[in-house]
Amino acid sequence: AQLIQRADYTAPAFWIDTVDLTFDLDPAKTRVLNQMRVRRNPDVAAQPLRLDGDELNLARVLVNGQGTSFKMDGSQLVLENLPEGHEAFDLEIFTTCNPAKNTKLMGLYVSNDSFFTQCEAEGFRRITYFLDRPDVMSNYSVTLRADKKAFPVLLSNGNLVDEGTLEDGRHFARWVDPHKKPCYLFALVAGQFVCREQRVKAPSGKEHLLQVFVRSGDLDKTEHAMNSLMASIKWDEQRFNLSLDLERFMIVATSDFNMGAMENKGLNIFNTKFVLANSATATDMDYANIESVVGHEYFHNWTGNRVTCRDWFQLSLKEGLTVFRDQEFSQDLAAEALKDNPTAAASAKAVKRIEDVRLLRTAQFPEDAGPMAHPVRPDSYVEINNFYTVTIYEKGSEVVRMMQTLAATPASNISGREGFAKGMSLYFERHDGQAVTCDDFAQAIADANPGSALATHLTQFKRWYAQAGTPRVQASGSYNADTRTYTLSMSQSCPPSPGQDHKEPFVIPVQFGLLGADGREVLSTQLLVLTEATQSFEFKDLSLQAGEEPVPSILRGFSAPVVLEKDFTATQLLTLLAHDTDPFNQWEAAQRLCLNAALTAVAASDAPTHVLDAALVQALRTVLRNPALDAAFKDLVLTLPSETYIAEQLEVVDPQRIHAVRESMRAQLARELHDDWAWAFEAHSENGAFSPDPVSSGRRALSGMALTMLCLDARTTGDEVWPGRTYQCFKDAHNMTDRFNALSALVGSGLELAGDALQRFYNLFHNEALVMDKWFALQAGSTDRGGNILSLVRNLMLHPDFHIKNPNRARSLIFSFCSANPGAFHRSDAAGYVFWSERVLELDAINPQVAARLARALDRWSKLAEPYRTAAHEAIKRIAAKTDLSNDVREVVSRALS
Ligand code: DPP
Ligand code: ZN
Repeated sequence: AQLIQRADYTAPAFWIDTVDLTFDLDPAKTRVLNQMRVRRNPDVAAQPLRLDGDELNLARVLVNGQGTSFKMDGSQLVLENLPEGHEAFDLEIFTTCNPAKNTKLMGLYVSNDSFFTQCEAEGFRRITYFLDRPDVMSNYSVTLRADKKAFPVLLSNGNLVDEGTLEDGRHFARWVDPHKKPCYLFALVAGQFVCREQRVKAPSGKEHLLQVFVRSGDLDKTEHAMNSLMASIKWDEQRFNLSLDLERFMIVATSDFNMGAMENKGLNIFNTKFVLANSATATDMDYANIESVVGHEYFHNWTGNRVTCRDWFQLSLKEGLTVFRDQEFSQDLAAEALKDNPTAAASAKAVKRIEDVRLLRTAQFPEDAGPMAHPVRPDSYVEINNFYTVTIYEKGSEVVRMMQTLAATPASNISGREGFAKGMSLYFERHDGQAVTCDDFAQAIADANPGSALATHLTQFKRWYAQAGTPRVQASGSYNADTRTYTLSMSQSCPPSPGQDHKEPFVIPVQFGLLGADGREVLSTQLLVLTEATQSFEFKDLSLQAGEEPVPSILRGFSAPVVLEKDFTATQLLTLLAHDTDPFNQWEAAQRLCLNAALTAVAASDAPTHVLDAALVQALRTVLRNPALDAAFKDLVLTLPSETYIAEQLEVVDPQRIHAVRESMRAQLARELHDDWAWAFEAHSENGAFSPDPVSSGRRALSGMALTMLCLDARTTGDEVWPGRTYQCFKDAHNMTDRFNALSALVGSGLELAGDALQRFYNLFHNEALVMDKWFALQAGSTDRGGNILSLVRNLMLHPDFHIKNPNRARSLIFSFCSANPGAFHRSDAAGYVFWSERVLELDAINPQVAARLARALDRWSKLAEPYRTAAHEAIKRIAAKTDLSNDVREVVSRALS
C-alpha cells in the first residue's frame, strides 16, 4: 500500500467530456459498456492514459472504433497508442462485474434483490475503467436494461428521457444528467420500490418533482423524510439564495449501506436508518437525525456537487461546509417552530449546539489526540475511506463556523451571518462548475468581507486547515476594583500530533461576557480575537459594586473548537449555571462542576461515594425544577459527562475506575433527587398524539431520564413500584421514544423485568430491521454488572436475526459493545480485546471499510493503565501480524502501533 501525498497533486493528463454508459443488469454478471469522448489536457505533457479499475473483467477496448493495444499496471489499464494532438477521440470499454458477490458495498452491489451503487470516494472504478478522481467532470447519459419483473424501477442521475420494453421480459430506461459531474456522484438503482411523490414550486415558478423510494411496506415511514426535504429546499433558498437546479430530486433507501447517505446528483442513496420513521418505530433522535441527514445530502447539491473537490485532501471543503449548513438548518428549524417565544427558540438552538459540541468533544477531540490525528486538510493517506472522519466533518464544520463569526464587519454593521452569506455568493460566482480547494473557499469568504477579522488574519486563520490537534487556551482574569477594570489574559498552545511536533498560534474567536456576583449581565457578549501565543484584553468602567468581583463567561456558544483551561471557583461556576445569559455556558458550568468532581474521585484511592457535594446536587435540583427552563435543556444539564470525555482529561486511563466513579455519581443523583425525578416524570409524561417537535421531544427525553433514575434507585432500595410503573409505560407506550426509554430504564438497571420486556419488544418488532438494531444495541451497550455482557454479545452473534454482512446490524451489536461500552469492553482478562480482534479480522474479509472503523476502537490504547495497556497492545499486534489485511485496516493498526 502506497502513501498518497497532497503535495504530489498534478492535473489530469486527459479530460473525459462525455460518458455514455449502458448496463445490462444481472446480479451475477452485469455487463457495462462505457463509451467516452476523451481528449488530452493541453496543459499537461503528453503521456499514456492510465485508467483506474478494481475487480473488473475486461472484455474489450476500442479507440475510434478500432481495437487497440493496452497493458495492465497493477489494477490500472494503460493505453499508450492513442491519437496524438488535442482532438477528442472515442474510447469504448466493455467490462463485466459481479454485484451479487460485492460485500464491500462499494461500486455496484445487490441488497435485498435490488441494485445500488456507492461511488464515493473511489467506487466508480469498480463499475468501469475510468479516471476516478473528482477533478475530472463529465456529462453522463445512462441506459439501464434489466428484467422487468425483478427490476421494475430503473433510476439514474438527471432526467428520464426514454423508457420502453425489450425482448425476453426485459425493459430499459435512459437517463441524461444535464450537469457535469465527477464520477463519485454517479448512481444507479434498479429493483422493486414504491415511492412517495411531492410536487413543489420554487419562488422562480419552476416546478420540481420530489420522490422518496422505499421497499413496499415502508411507504408509511416516508412522510418525515419528505417534509425534511421540502424544508431543506426552502431553507437553502432563504438563507443562501440557492435553489434546486433539477427537475427531479430522488431519494432511495437501502438497508445495506456503509455510511449514512450519499449525495449523488439528483439521486441520493440513503441508509434506511436516515429515511424511515413513523411514531411506532422511530425515536425522537431518529427523527432529528433524518432531518439533518436529508438536509445534509440536499445541501451537498451546491456545496459538493456544483462546486466539488479538486482532490480528496480537500474533502472537508464539501463535508465541513455541508455539516455546518445542516447544523445551522436544524437550529433554524427548531427556532422557527418556536418563533412566538424568543426565549424558547434561543434555548432550542442552544440545545442543538450543545449536542453538536458534545459529539465534537467525545469523538473528535480523542481522534485529534490519538494516532489517527490529521489536519482538516490532511497531507497524506493510504486509504481515503479512513479519512471520512469526525475531524473532516465535525471539526471542519467548526472551522467554517469560526469563519462565519470572523466574517463580521462591525464598522459597517455587517453581522457574521450576513458576511458569511455574501462570502458564499462570491464562492459560487467564482467557482460554480469547478473542482476547487479549501484555499479557494477561504479566499472567497474573506474577499467578500474586506473589513472583517477574517480578511485581516486569513493566512494565519488557515492554520486551522493545516495543523492537527486540539488547541488549549489558558485563561486567567484579574479585576482592579479602583479602576473597575477587568483584564482577561489568554495564552494558547497545541500539543504535538503525528508528523507535527511544533504548532504555530491559531486565530481563535472567543465570545466573552461578564456577570455580576448576583448574576446580572455586566458586560454583554464581545468578540475577542486571539491571534498571539499570549494576549490580554481590558474592560474598563464596569458597573460593579464596591467589593464585587465580576464572573467571566468565556467561549460563549463554544465559539472555537478548543479546550478552555480556567481555574473557575465553584462559586463562579454555580453563578454561571444559575444566571449566564448564554445557555451554552450555563450547561458548560454544570459540566465543569461534574467533571471536576469526577476527576477528584478518580484520583482518590477509596471506593467512590458522594462524589457530588451538596451545593452541586442542590444546583442540579434547582435546574430540574426551574419552570423557566425547557425540558430538553434540563436533560442535557443533568446528563453527566461521558466516560470517554472524562478519560480524555487524564494522562493514564483506568476505564473501570472511571466507570465506577460515573456509576456512583449516577446512583447518587438517583438517590438524592428521587422525589424530583418522580415529580419530573409526572410533570413531563403525556399521552397526546405524537409530534417530533423540539418541545415534545424534550419532554419525552426528560421523562425518560426520570424513569432511568427511578429504576436505578429502585435497584438499590428494592422499591418495586417504579419498576412496575416503568414496565407499564413500556407496554402502554404510544410511540417508540417512550417505549424505548422505558425499556432502556429497565435494562440499564438490570432489573428482573428487563428480560421479559426485551422478549416482548422482540415479539412486537422482529420484522422491523431498524428496531431490531436498537434491540441488539441496547443489550450490547448496557451496564456490565456481573461481567457477562461479553458472553451475551457472543450469544447474540448466533441469534438468527444477527447478520454480520449488514453494516447496520454489525454496528448495532459489535460496535455498541467495543466502541460504546467501555465498562464492559475493557476487561482485566483481555477477553473484550480478543473478541474485538476476531471481529476486525472477520469483518475485514467481508467489508474493509466497516472493519477499519471497528479497528479504531483501541486508538487510545497507549493511555490505558495496566493490565489493559499491554493486553490492548497485544491485540492490535495480533491484527497487524496478518499478512492479507486490507489497506483500510492496515493503515489504522500501523498508525496505532507507530
Ligand atoms: N459524502 C457523503 C456524505 O457525507 C459520504 N457519506 O454525505
Ligand atoms: Zn457529506
